[in-house]
Amino acid sequence: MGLKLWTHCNVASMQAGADQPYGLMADAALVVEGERIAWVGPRSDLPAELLSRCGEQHDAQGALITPGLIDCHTHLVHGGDRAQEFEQRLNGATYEDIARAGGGIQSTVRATRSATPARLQAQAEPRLKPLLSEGVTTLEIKSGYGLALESERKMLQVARALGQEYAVDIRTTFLGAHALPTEFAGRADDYVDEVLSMLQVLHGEGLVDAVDGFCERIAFSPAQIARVFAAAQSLGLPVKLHAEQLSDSGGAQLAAQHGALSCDHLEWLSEDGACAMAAANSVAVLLPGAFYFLRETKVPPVELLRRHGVPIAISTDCNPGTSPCSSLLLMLNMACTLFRLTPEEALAGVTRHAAQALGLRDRGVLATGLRADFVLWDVQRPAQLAYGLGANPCMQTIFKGTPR
Ligand code: DI6
Ligand code: FE
Repeated sequence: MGLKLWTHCNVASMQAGADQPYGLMADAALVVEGERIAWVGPRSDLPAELLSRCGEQHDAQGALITPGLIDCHTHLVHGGDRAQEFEQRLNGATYEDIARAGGGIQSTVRATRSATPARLQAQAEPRLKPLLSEGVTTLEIKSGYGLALESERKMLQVARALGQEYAVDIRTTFLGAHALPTEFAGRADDYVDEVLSMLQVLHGEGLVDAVDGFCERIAFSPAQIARVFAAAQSLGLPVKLHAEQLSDSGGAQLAAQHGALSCDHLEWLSEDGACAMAAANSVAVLLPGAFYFLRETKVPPVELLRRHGVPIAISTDCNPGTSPCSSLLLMLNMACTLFRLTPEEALAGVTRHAAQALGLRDRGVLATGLRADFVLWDVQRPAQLAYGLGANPCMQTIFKGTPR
């Protein structure tokens, strides 16, 4: 006794190299022991001995079961919104114009610095809840709107608090190198020194799971990012990079040299960058929400990524300036319509490859021994998950073996 059994379901295991697309198994069974998957496969193969130990039995009512969704790139904790800037852009200003004029990221920095932790959390919750309702079980949250020790700490603490209060695994990323705070205007290298010292402290407080940077002409140069990455590596922290979003700065090559888990955005990625990523086994995290919201026209080079075997993940980039988005399912659709991913690639992008982008080996596919994070969907076939616009067929989410 003590095991939990789900039957009357089709399972998309998302295992790499499975016989069927999506690792699809019709009329499957899934057995959970504690927080782990004890067995998954065609129901007819379920060992009788295991069946006899199943206490709780769940009829999935014909649902499709997939791994819990993983949103591997968000700035979900931040103060305020930037609807006003949205209006400015509709009147002709560009994202870079607004950033150079002291708006953009800086305006969110002001709102984030002045918010109490409680207020910051209260503002994050309406962004988090829709993601949870769509079956997200693992979520990355970046700092980067504090740009000073106290406020970066506040962001990371709020991110950790969300993970305590909600049934979701939160992975925190220190993004001190997101933008140059106004008090360091003209002194970018001094600010990088400050980033290194913040990293040291926040890592010491257990608030940092990974380190990110924004490598761009409106942000930090490859040489500056290289210093941040070297410091991260000396602390044993994995790195990732906002790279080649608005221009090709060679960020992907730099990140790959540091064994980056992922390079994110990548609209301007070159072939050399793609080769470097392939060699380093870095994941390409594509962010169709930001591409759409900025009305970009340069599509990330998906064919190049495929040709070089670079794994592709998809994420919301939930942030106030370029992707005020709380729907990972909508990103699946947009990855297909805007970037021409197949629905299977898109689903792998929010499961198996998103797990890889976070350096997590215990989730993202459904297999014996892995975390029992999975979602029951009211759909006949997996492609329906990427097909709908604004639909949410999630029936139930199981987080660490327990319905939430
Ligand atoms: N790239 C992005 O798309 C977000 N950050 C980044 O480095 C946008 C941040 C913002 O505009 O607030
Ligand atoms: Fe981002």
